[in-house]
Amino acid sequence: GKVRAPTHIISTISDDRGDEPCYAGVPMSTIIERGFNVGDVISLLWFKRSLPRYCTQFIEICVMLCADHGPCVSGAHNTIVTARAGKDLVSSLVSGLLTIGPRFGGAIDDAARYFKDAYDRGLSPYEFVEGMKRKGIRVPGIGHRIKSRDNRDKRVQLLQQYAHNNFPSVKYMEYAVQVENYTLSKANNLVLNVDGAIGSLFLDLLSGSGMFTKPEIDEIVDIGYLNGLFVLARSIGLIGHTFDQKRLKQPLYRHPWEDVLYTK
Ligand code: Q5B
Repeated sequence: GKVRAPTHIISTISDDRGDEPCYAGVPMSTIIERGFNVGDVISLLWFKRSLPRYCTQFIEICVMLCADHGPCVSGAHNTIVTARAGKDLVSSLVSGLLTIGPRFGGAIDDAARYFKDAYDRGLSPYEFVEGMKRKGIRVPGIGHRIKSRDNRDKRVQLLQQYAHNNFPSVKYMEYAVQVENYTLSKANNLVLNVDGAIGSLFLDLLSGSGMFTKPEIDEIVDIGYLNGLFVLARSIGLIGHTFDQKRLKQPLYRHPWEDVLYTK
């Protein structure tokens, strides 16, 4: 029989060797003819399967809602400063993306990990939050700089509403809300934030859709796919901020002395 020389790369998500490229075995023409959306393409390339419409629409909603949150957040600020330093699109984009992490936008995976672990172990919100406090870990997905009990994050409400109307189960999100009720008893700004909403709802999508086995869910949470949603989404806004600064011909940014506390 044929003997295959060992390869240096293994790839399982796409194939460009035939007449047309395929994403997870689905030819490009099918993707166009069947009117697939970006959520479908993400399903194929990230999860290697076609997900039901309500799931791909949820993915699209996450992308739309996280595309931008104004010029003052860490990512946009970095991108704006970089663009004003005369750097190119890719440099401006990545300088913003590099701020995404445990405090800003990149708490989705940890929110999913901690909420899943706490819910699956049957911890009460009190036990979960106080246990995190003892370990000196902030609850990922909880807290916001400008959002609070009296100024709720509309994005969180929209995600919750969509899931209530379309998901077979929202048990993880309901748990996250119970955690929020507890953290809000401690401080007004300890709301369930957009990272926490996406993290908990994606757990509901994974476990309620019937499209993933338990080991697959554990692997997705373990590897950390979900921050990818914020990275992908916010790239849209960061690219927009780069074009905006260039269009406005903004000069080199220098932070004002008055806004720095010079001290010894
Ligand atoms: N405390 C987000 O903090 C923030 C606590 C907590 C227990 C918590 C903080 C946090 C977890 C990470 C997270 C995603 C840094 C946020 C996002 C996207 C965005 C951004 C945008 C967009 C805010 C004051 C007191 C301290 C703390 C305690 C705070 N958070 N305790 N669990 N989670 N959250 N990130 O307001 O006793 O005084 O020492 O790390 O989920 O990034 O729009 O801006 O779309 O772009 O700066 O929405 O919550 O509060 O640091 O002064 O803390 O609250 O221990 O207690 P702040 P701090 P104490 S969404």
